[in-house]
Amino acid sequence: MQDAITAVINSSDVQGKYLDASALEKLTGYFQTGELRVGAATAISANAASIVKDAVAKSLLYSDSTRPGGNMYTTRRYAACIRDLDYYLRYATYAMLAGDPSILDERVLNGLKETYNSLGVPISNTVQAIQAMKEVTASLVGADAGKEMGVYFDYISSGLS
Ligand SMILES: CCC1=C(C)/C(=C/C2=NC(=C\c3[nH]c(/C=C4\NC(=O)[C@H](C)[C@H]4CC)c(C)c3CCC(=O)O)/C(CCC(=O)O)=C2C)NC1=O
Repeated sequence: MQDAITAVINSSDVQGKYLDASALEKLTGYFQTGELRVGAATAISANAASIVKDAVAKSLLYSDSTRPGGNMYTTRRYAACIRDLDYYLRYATYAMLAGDPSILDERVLNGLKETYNSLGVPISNTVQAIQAMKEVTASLVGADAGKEMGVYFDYISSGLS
């Protein structure tokens, strides 16, 4: 896993240089948004269950997924879907704190699409639910932190698509 700090240090190190102006600018931006990130992570972790519940209500309830024959039908599969959404929320929060998406590639997206395809988990419905979580989260944490979280929800969505 990488974060905004190690990302700029690694790239300067590869070139054998001190941090240049653009690297320093990236770091300044990251440090300036530190409180925003920590505040958002605190609010999200206190409200994770309701974020997932509201996102499901907005996107999946009464969809083809929840009807008999749908991929969320039966309590076991419904619970697996809720659990997956909670993974996406938690890992998007980690990535937002780190200011870097690499943890999503390593721990979430690696092999996920293949797993979903082999289990018949509909990817478009999953992406809709992730986008609904993005909206629900933004309304909880406010526009600036919501935009930052949105980067990582979108990263997961495009990694699945
Ligand atoms: C931390 C990283 C991580 C991820 C991301 C992960 C996902 C993941 N989701 C799974 C299943 C599943 N995922 C879903 C999800 C859904 N079905 C729908 O129709 C909805 C659109 C959607 C919810 C948004 C369902 C229903 C299953 C169970 C499918 C089955 O067993 O038939 C499985 C198969 C094994 C299992 O059932 O536990 C994995 C590995 N596991 C991990 O360790």
